[in-house]
Amino acid sequence: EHKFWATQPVPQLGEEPPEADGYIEPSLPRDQVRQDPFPLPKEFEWSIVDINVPAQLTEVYELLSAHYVEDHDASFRFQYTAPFLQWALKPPNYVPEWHLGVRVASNKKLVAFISGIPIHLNVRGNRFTGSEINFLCVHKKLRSKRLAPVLIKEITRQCHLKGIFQAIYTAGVVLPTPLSTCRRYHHRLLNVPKLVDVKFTSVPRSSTVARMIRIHKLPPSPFLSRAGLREIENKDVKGVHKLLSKYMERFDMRQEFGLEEVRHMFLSGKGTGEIKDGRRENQVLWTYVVEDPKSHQITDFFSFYNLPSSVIGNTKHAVVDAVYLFYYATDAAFGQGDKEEVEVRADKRLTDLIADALVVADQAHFDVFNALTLMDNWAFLKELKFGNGDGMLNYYLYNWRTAPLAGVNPIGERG
Ligand code: YNC
Ligand code: MG
Repeated sequence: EHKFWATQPVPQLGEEPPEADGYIEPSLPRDQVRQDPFPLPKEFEWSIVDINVPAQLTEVYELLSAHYVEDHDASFRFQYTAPFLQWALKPPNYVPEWHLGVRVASNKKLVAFISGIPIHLNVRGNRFTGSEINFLCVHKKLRSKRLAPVLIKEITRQCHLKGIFQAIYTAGVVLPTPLSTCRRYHHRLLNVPKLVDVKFTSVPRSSTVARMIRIHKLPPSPFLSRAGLREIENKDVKGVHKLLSKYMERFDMRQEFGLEEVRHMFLSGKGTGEIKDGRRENQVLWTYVVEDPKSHQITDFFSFYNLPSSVIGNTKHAVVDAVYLFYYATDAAFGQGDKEEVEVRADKRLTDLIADALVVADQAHFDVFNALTLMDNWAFLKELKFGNGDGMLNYYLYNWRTAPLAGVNPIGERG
């Protein structure tokens, strides 16, 4: 039973797939949108968090660091950083009112947060602008008091005030009603001894740490370097935009990017200064392109982001320094010829590409490389020695009805 979700414009559990796709509730003109904020219990107040103010950004990541998503047995918890949140929450045309906090009225302490960013979606040919909702978090001491529904209703109102009536979000929990589900997170071990130390992984009885190190050893430099693999530059934005847009056409639901969004997603977040030991200062994002040496076209690219997890209750290591596969594309997927042959070539190329992503991450001394079972990840997970994930991630649409997606969903997941 879902007391809150039963009242919301989402497909209810067990509902038949619709005959035609479309909204559940019609959009409203601005003057018909509720004008006053939803009431909070009297000890709390709403607060638009200005993440351009360093002290306020710090409040958000401190809240998330202590109270956001943990793994299934509470051994690890995402530890967002200030530059990560800047990158994730400030895309072009971001809406300041969609960085929504709740404070204790008496001492102004930030105790809850929810965010949205604008996103252009294409769902089975229907194109609309929605918001991508993320970072819903309530302080541990305030759980199970029905605060989450109030946060959701208020961010919904804030979206309505900007003329946005659809949203996309993901959650580990099953709510009415998943549109698609993937497995999280498949792990490719990089720093085996540390991962064993913090019990991120265990040594099978038939193996040893030395053997595991050997199995996971990576080459010192990327395989595709000679084919033109290099870090993205500003001049590549057009090429990446074109390649990614075409690649995404393979999916029934996809994000559609403008040029400035591509620039933000794949270039901002690369930090400042010189690369030292594989990283720059404040770097949260790595994007590499392959530029064909003859045609100078961008033929492939991959990206991954850095999101550490704190190790709960370990004295030796404070964090597992993880990276997560983000968007990628290859033009091998649009080759000439028999459909099956093209797929085989594309899978092979993707495997080479992500193998190089592992090398880049390893050279930057990350501990583990994570990936979901979405986009075309099945093509390489096994061959590149990703271990199985142990939880599910469900994708949801708000106020949009469409049948569940057969394939796996391609919206870049950051929270
Ligand atoms: C969740 N993750 O089912 P019912 S993901 C949505 N997403 O309602 P209470 C959730 N709903 O079942 P608590 C949810 N988790 O009775 C719970 N709910 O109808 C529902 N965890 O509220 C739940 N972050 O306040 C139930 O629960 C009701 O105190 C119960 O708070 C929940 O960011 C939470 O996992 C998650 O901080 C805040 O447990 C808290 O437990 C917490 O009594 C750790 O709430 C961190 C964590 C969630 C990460 C995420 C996506 C959120 C999407 C929200 C929905 C957006 C809808 C679209 C809005 C825009 C529309 C437009 C236009
Ligand atoms: Mg609550």
